[in-house]
Amino acid sequence: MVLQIIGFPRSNFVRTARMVAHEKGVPYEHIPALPHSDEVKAINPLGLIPVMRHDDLEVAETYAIAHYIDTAFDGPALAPTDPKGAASVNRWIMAVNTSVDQMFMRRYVVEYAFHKDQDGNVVRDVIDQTVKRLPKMFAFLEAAVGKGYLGGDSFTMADCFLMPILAAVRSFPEGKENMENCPNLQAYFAKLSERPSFTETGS
Ligand SMILES: N[C@@H](CCC(=O)N[C@@H](CS)C(=O)NCC(=O)O)C(=O)O
Repeated sequence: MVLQIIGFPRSNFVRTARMVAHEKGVPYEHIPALPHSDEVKAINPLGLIPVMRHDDLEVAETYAIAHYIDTAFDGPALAPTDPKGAASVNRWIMAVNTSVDQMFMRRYVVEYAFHKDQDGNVVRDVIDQTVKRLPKMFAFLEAAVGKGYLGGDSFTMADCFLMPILAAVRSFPEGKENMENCPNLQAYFAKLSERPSFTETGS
């Protein structure tokens, strides 16, 4: 059975899972289900996307999906297997998956996209709090991509976690402005946005 990646295409985490499959060269079927749909909840009772199905395996959580794709199939390794190399890459995956996602996606992009008043205007309370904290997180990432990729000098799975978030955050005004103050991140985004794994997974 072909691997299935299930989830709404505009989700950064769904895009990460799809990017990993592309980078690995693994054929997959993308099923664009919404969070909390029956199809998603059948695999993840929390209703969060993405979820994945392959043969008799059904799994949730983006890192679990990405790690499975990287280790179950032939193709270029997207993460080191030696303990020290793996720790370095995992450190960046988890920082992006938790702290960066929380700030950039949950408390900024999602607020812009979905938190509207009765007249359709964006409710800015959370956005305005988050905007004050954006420069520190951008500075953290600016240093982290100084060698060309997230946390190092070669492409890894960690880049598949960061790129979809950067694509989303730079499409809103304060995110764009912060990004423009970060030359390393600008160069990083320009270079990686040419990869087929990125161009072929845009919504
Ligand atoms: N820890 C989960 C988080 C997944 C997640 O938050 N997905 C978002 C879409 S990007 C979602 O399903 N949101 C719906 C909700 O929060 O109710 C993972 O790494 O896969």
